[in-house]
Amino acid sequence: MKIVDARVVLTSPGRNFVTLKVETDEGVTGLGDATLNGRELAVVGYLRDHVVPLLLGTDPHRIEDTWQALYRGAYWRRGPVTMAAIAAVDVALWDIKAKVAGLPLYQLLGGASRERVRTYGHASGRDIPELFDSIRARLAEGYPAIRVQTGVPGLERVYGVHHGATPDGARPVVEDWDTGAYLRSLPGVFDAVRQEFGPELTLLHDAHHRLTPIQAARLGKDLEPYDLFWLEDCTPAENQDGLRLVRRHTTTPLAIGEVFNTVFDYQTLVGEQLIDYVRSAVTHFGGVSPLRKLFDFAAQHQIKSAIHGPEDISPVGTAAAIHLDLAIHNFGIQEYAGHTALTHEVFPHAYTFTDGYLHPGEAPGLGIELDEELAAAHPYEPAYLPINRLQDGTIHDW
Ligand code: KDG
Ligand code: MG
Repeated sequence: MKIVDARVVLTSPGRNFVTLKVETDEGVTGLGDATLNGRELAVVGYLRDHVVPLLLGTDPHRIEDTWQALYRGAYWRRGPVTMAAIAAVDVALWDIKAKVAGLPLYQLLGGASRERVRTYGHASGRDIPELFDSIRARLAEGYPAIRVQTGVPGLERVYGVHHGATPDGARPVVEDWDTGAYLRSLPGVFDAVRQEFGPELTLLHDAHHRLTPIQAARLGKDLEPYDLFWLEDCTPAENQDGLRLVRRHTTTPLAIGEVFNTVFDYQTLVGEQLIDYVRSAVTHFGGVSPLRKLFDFAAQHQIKSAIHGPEDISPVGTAAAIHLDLAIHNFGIQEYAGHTALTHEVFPHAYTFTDGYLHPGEAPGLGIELDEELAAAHPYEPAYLPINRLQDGTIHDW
């Protein structure tokens, strides 16, 4: 079997998605997700100009060898653009292999370790009443676990909190930030949520990398009475050593890794058991092959999976995640923000979301298709993540 064509499809049925479609001489095709929110065109160029020419004529069954050739052969290792491009190839080749086998991908990964995949959804509000409405809406959709984000007193716009229409386009929106106000207000928010919804509901929070280690330590301690499932991205983790300080001070479980792209980003965090959940996405971590290895490394340290699943991972990346979730033993939880109805039409899929649980379905391969005509009718639109500035104008961390 040989790869005879590989195309990059860029579409925006609600938000931008980068998809690689690999075709073989036997008519079997595979799909991979290479979406990198706000930097989509860089991955498109990397794939079209530097990866597709190397794939043509190669054997799609040699997944590991192809992965190593793209990773080591480039000389320039790691980085989100490179790893998103390699991820798309890896996932497309797994899709092809599983289709040829006539099996859903999870069967090739060892078969099901559970019946269904537990998810968490997003609730947010500018204030407590709006937040409660949003939590009720997620509960009505069946979500068994809910990530809670709120406005901060004195700040007009806060990332992760729905503000009605999102101004998007060619320039990032500026949001303001005040760490003191955030640290003072958040424990009261969780207190109110526990009083309203009781002790049983599984609650999570994402700090979006905005704190220093000592601030993160304080927040973890302050949130202990509210029994969070996790505190996510409490501090920017390029400084892996910083997590030692956080860990010494709090028993609130910690989740990190959505911006990581190789196992090397986790060496200290996993090796010293400084976190409880690894958050990398198939799409940003080089694909199913390396993520599977990361989960095996994490399992040695009693750390579980929690694959990143925001709206900006395409249904192709979502499908790949669900197959892994079903197969691995140390599964923790899957984030599932869902997609627009039009996105589901562009990417018809076998996976299902029922009562807060996902299942990859039984179609051979990933169980996902791409309607290229509909995709072409919804072309790329420039869109960027916001940036945070402090009150004096200084750019703040993510
Ligand atoms: O592109 C950035 C988003 O994917 C990210 O902000 C979402 O933090 C996020 C999450 O946990 O889903
Ligand atoms: Mg996050």
